[in-house]
Amino acid sequence: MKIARAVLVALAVLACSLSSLSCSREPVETGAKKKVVVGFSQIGAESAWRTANTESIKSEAAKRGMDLRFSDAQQKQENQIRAIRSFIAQGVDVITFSPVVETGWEPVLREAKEAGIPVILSDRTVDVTDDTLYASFIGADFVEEGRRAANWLVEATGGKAVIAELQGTPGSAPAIDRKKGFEEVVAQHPDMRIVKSQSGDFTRAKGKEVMEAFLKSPEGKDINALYAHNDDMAIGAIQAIEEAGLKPGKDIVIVSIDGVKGAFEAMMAGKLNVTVECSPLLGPQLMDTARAVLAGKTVPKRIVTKEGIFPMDVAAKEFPNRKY
Ligand code: GYE
Repeated sequence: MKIARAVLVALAVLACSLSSLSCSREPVETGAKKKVVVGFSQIGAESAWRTANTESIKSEAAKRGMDLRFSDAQQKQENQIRAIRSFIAQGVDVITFSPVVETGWEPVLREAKEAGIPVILSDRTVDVTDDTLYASFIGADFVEEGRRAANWLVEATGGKAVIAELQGTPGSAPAIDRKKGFEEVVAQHPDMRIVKSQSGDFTRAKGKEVMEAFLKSPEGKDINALYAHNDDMAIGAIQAIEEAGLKPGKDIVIVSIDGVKGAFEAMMAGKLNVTVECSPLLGPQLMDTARAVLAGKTVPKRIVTKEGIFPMDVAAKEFPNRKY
């Protein structure tokens, strides 16, 4: 028996030296020794997208037997910084977070680097000069999403529109980039004008409130298109448009981003014209990357998620396939 065990151990050691990958992963995650500990600082729960994102990450960690330390920042950068410092103090294996805004992360990222804890950015990026401060950024191309939204509007309106824009959280990567991509296309069409643009913080309530103000403004009666940086704000705005006695989807053409179920329901009701997909289901890719980083493998600095675009006429057919 003893000999057999010794042979097995020797074989295992040999296999380890041949494949550092499988050996450095397995013992950590099967629970034989120590679970991989992942500290995750989430932004909050501002939208259906965010809820689906949290669920994807939590369930993937559970599936893989990882120890996920979850912290909800309630939309505040200072809470995220505090959570990251606490993860460093706890000595987690990997830190991941969705930065609520782009700037102001250098000091805390440097602390993580000095502690030797790899950081993976999930969903949103940071604005830092030193990109060795994080291992990878997994998320969508928000500039491209903005372009897609604008290109659809160009097609739908023949390049003529008086546009109101509901921006996401000020200073956040998706708000900055979705605006940029959209404006880039609109600038090529002289008969497309953005007459109103303000943040609705990615929430339904704020989307409704800001849209009400847009409609009451001097430019309000001319608005015939709405670009919302996410579906939740578009859904809030739809209510404001109806309450103003107008028909959303007809009097005001609406384009938004995310592709959550609520947007598909609004499209099936003829009230939303199109949603540009942005997948929140980042859990599997995130955990794959965490494992690879821990195994000492080089991972891509940028991992872009794949997404489509769904206009109203395909909504009913696509609805059963939607996972978030
Ligand atoms: O579009 C919005 C959420 O960062 C891509 O944040 C994400 C955005 C998403 O609140 O609904």
